[in-house]
Amino acid sequence: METSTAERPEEEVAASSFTKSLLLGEIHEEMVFPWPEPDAGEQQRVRELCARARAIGERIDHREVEEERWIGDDVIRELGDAGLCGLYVDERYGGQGLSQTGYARVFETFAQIDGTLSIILGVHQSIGYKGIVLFGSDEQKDRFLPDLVAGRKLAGFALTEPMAGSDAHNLQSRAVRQPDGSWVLNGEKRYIGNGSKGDVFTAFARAEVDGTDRHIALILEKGMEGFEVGERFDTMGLRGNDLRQLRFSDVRVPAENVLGEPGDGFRIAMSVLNNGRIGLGTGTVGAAKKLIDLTIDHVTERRQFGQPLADFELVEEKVGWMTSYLFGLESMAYLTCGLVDRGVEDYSLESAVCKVAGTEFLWYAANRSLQLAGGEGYMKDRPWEKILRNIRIFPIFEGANDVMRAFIALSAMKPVGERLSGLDQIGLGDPIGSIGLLVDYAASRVKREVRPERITPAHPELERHADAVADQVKDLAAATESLIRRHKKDVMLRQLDQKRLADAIADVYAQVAVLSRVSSIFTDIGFEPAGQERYIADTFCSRAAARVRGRLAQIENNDDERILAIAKLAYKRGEYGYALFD
Ligand code: MYA
Repeated sequence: METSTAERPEEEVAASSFTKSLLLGEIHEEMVFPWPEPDAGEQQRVRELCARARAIGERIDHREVEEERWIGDDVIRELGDAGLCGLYVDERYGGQGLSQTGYARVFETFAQIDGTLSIILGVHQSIGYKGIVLFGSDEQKDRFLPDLVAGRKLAGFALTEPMAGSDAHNLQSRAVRQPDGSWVLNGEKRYIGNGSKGDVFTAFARAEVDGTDRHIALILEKGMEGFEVGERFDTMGLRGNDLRQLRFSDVRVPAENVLGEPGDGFRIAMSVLNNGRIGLGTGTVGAAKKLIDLTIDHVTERRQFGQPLADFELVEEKVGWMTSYLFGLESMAYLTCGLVDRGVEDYSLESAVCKVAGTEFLWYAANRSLQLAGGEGYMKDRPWEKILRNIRIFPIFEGANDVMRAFIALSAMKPVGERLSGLDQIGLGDPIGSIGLLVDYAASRVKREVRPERITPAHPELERHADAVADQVKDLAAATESLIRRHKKDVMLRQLDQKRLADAIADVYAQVAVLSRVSSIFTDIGFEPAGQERYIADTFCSRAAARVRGRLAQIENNDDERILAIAKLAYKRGEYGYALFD
């Protein structure tokens, strides 16, 4: 069933990013088939680590954590002793050596236990010391990782500043190189998790490197002179998260604490966030599973109008939607983990897609779940109140969702733009000189029409959906090309179309993930016993395909101008202002 990569021409497998290739009309199956699965040994280790996490979780009084606004230093120590602070770190530093998939699976369990627990451990491992693992020298790894992995020290990630939130490039903190090779850092950070509890921070600043204004990544340590932890922010949810301001006044950072090369800071920050966004995506999968469990418990026990709530169609519709969408989300999140485990270097778009889809799904699912819990759901002593407060930040941090949508669409469009820019150079006065470009373009077009004809490794029983995905990829590529031709550089300003494209990309990717996962289930246990998975896959793919069609149709036919004009009128009025009686 699986087509070996050796049978394909070399140029066809050389894609840097699965999702970016989609907009060129290419489906690089070898990146997403077969479905990735950790080996039996790792699966067993994951089960043990999840059991340890649950055992510690049972001893945590979550209301007390909110009141005390900290989970307790003893709990951190316990988590470290249980191996839960160094999940993906190499065993040589005392870590568990899990793959991205294994890490995500344990992280799901944290998310099911408590939001505060997951945020502390997420800030610590997903982003706090991730830069040291990805870009640190051997000396830096030896110096920092053993304590961080053991939970003797906590890590934080210091990127955000008052003037650099979504616009992370616009940092104001500055590091200046000294004659002895050290750097002197000045500036201010805000909203930094593990703020006063952290011992090691990956911090980012501007720095002049070879006469150019660039960014630098520095490892800051508690106690460095001039490094001050400021006031704590009071937050709506995740109240045990020690969120602080950090201030740097002439902090001298030795050369051996520079992470990677000076000048590479922005790339390092983005790489860490690419990975962190997967953690948030898989964390939302864990949280959503818990919500569904809560919902099922409630609707099957609670009776109204003489029957359990569960038997009403509008209740079933909500539970059915949550379950089928979660299946798609889970598939997409773990397919992305698989990309990392396969060594695919560029998973920036896939991780952003998981972050956006996961955090929004969780919010809407929580809203529906609370609705089904009725008045009980509104009570403070029931779980929904805290869940809603905790998860509201997810679509905002680690890349605000609308900013991520623009990032997804524009990054995916870039290679198409580059391919098309050749055509712009074709002047009518130089038809002969243009032939080479035209031939290249025609070749790429032909390739685009052939490449996605069908997804060959998908199980034959899923052929209908596999073919539909191939058609959607063609439509996606055509819509992208048409947008770029129509708006040229102004496509950068067309945020509504970017959103449509990003959401369509997410739904195509999710279908591919479901096809890969269910094909593997059919192979493993057979087609007949996997009837439920097939049923859910059918439903998810049909719905996702309809959403893709809808989004692409809206690119051609919409009332954007009207809605934007109404907003401008509202700004002009400075208020709603369409009075009834006053
Ligand atoms: S941590 C702080 C989070 N902050 C952000 O996420 C910042 C968001 N902003 C950005 O990501 C960037 O600034 C954007 C682009 C995307 C807006 N991978 O000209 P550019 C390259 C690789 O587009 P900008 C927090 O919240 C790009 O290709 N490369 O730049 C705590 C270009 O390269 P080149 C990338 O418009 C949360 C260059 O950079 C990427 O300024 C705690 C410039 O690009 C990328 N992604 O910015 C979470 N982006 O020049 C804890 C850009 O070569 C988690 N580039 O073409 C715990 C989980 C709990 C779960 C619990 C469940 C219950």
